[in-house]
Amino acid sequence: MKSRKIIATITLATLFLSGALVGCGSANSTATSKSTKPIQTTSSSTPTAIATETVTVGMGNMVFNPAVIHVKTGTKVIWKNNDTIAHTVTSGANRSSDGKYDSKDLQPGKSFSYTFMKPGSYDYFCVYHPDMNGTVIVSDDATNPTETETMAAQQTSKDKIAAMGTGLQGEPQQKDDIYLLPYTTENGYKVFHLTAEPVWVSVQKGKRVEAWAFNGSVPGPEIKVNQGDKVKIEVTNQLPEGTSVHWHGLDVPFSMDGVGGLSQPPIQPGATFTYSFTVNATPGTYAYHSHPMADMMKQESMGLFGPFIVEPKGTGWQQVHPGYQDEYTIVLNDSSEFGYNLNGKSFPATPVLPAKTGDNILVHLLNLGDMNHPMHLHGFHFKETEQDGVPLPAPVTMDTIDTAPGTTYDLAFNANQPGEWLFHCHVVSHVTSGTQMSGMITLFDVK
Ligand SMILES: [Cu+2]
Repeated sequence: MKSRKIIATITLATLFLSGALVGCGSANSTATSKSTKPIQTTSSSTPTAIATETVTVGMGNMVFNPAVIHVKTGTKVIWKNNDTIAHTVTSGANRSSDGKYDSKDLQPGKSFSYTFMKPGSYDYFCVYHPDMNGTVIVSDDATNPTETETMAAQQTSKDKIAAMGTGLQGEPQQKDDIYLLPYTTENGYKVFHLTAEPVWVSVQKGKRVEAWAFNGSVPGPEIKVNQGDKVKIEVTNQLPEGTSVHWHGLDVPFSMDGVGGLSQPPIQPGATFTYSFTVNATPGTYAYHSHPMADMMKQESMGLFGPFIVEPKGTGWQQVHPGYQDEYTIVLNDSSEFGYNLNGKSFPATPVLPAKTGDNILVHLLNLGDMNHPMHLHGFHFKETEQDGVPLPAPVTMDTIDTAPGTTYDLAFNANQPGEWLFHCHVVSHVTSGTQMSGMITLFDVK
């Protein structure tokens, strides 16, 4: 067996040198070899060389994200330009092209791919932007698990990325797909626990990305409390760098504000910090997210955010807001890591929200992305009852609400006719990919 493996390796090395290890995909790829047989044919005698997996690297805000990926030999890496300007994906170390592959100008929305058939460390860069650099580390046992081999992959993980999230601490999953964070009671406090850690998440079928997530899910689990509750939230940091958690909209004392490097020292890797405060906020929609003074951009875009819902006193943990039959939370996000997503998923992987004809539906809507998203509802007009957790003196009736980054909304409507009613961002490029609907779309299935 050993000698056979060596032969296979030599064969691969020979193939690599002969240029048979090809890129594929976009028309302007120069990596596709014209002189050799297709890789599928060549690799039929060396099964490990078949490109069966794909990993996507985003390009946005002038960075490759994630900049460093670990993949198995034979993985096809797809670079997608989510930015508003053209970039290139050009192979070579020290920003010097080695000629292996070059996407040339990759316009916004376009993709380029290359299949890595030999273990090694491969640097690449954008020729236009000095800060756009990345590395693909290829090995035979890299952790890039398929959805069915997660546990085995976890054991061979070199970079401590947990296998596929989510809900790693036994949280119940709600109909909106968001996990509900359990708590214990201690001396009159509701005690919650969050762990920030690297984890693989699935944004849609066939698209797995590395996230930094609370309790393994993006968005993080929903923290649901009653107005007036005293809470303790223990935050354990399993990230490779310091972090902190900000309680967005809850007006807590300064020492609990969660700005690492300003209101507290960053929570160091391996450490736990306990936030403790009384929830004085009015019932409504709030958020939590990482907020270190250093590296906030990266931590936010990697998925460290979640919803914080305040219910009226007397409402049970899993009960629906009084006066409503259905209560759903929708978190909008557009990071370059995940693309346009709703509750961490891209349509059609997004949740379908069930209701019965005649139900009163309450939607907690959070924009935790970097862009405005005008959300449009089919079939009904809704009332905007609250913004940033504050009741509006005169609720406004509309069918489209322009949501801004960092802002939360409470929307209410009566589902008075059956149907499958879309609720989606109305920026067309945020809800389409090629000819398909994709991105920030969900639907209410009213029966
Ligand atoms: Cu949008």
